[in-house]
Amino acid sequence: MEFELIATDPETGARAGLLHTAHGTIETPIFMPVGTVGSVKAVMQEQLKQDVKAQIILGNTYHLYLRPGTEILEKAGGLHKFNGWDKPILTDSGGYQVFSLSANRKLKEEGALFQSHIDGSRHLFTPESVMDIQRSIGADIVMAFDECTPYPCEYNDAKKSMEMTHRWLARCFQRFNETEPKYGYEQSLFPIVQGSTYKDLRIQSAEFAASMEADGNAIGGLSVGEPEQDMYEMCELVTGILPKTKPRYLMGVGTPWNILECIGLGVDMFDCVMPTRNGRNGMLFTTEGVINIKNKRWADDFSPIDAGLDGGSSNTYTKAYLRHLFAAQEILGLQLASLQNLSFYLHLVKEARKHIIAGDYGKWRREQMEIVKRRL
Ligand code: PRF
Repeated sequence: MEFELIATDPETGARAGLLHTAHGTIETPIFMPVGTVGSVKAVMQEQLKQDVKAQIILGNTYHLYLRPGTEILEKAGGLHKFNGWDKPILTDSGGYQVFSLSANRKLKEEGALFQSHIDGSRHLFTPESVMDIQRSIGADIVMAFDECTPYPCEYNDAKKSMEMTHRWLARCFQRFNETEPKYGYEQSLFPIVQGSTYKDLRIQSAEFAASMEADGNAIGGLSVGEPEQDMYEMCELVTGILPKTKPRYLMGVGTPWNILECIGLGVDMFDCVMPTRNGRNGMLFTTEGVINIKNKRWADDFSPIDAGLDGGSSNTYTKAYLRHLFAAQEILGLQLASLQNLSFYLHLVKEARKHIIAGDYGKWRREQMEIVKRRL
């Protein structure tokens, strides 16, 4: 995998790049729609390509391991063949999901023991097993097995957790380098920086991640309830240490304004369930601001869902119609809202990239901040 830096914004430190993978080139900064079980909820692959213009999607090791399982994924020839998405895929390692979803989890040096949220069956994830599972899934980018600390977290707990994440990271690289890709194309392993909201831990963790000389690096443990300012501060500290020549991925972030802010701190990749999950609840992110489509005020608004996006279903359908679909609990409502929000997120990062290349990202961001935070 190769990362080409195209431009750096003089005012903010935002970067525009090209990330070349076996399944195509990704223009950064980029937002990656979340497809937990191998499917971006309510959105078909054709729409992801044509409407949303997604360049890479995410899958979760935890979910895919439990269902359909590695045997089926291997028989299919990997996740790309299984789900019909022929562009890049990134898989999260399961570390985060074991802690947020499974029952009775127990953490040991060896790994994490947990019970499936589906049927209660018992499983052990280790850094080694998680690397093997991600070889079977066949994502272009695979993530290290880490522990994401909750917020708030005592200093000593954060330190112990980070140190174990580092020992797990070394084991991940060991296993990853001992094994071969299963489907004939290259995969890249990204380390994950932890350290909660403690500066010295974040510095230590970023230096440890950087020492792996990986194809890219991720920042975890943020957007877990800490004040936004703390997230930005940790993010800035870490991007200052991670190598400039490799992409930086901020995991599970965030709102449109979080993304604009963190692009300015030198982050290149983002993922978040917010556009799809909030969309299914009727919250729309648009080029004019945030709207709740269930609100009465849209009942006779026959303007497009978002005239500011070029082409796609957000130009075709009206706000009044989408509100009606939500009121009638029609499946199409969930689809159109998901499409709108994902299209908007991808539009936002594309515009950001244009302005980074033009050299006026700082000025553009100040104008956009007002708009994306506006509640209509
Ligand atoms: N670790 C992993 N996945 C994640 C996170 C993390 O810390 C986060 C935190 N925002 C989201 N997804 N492996």
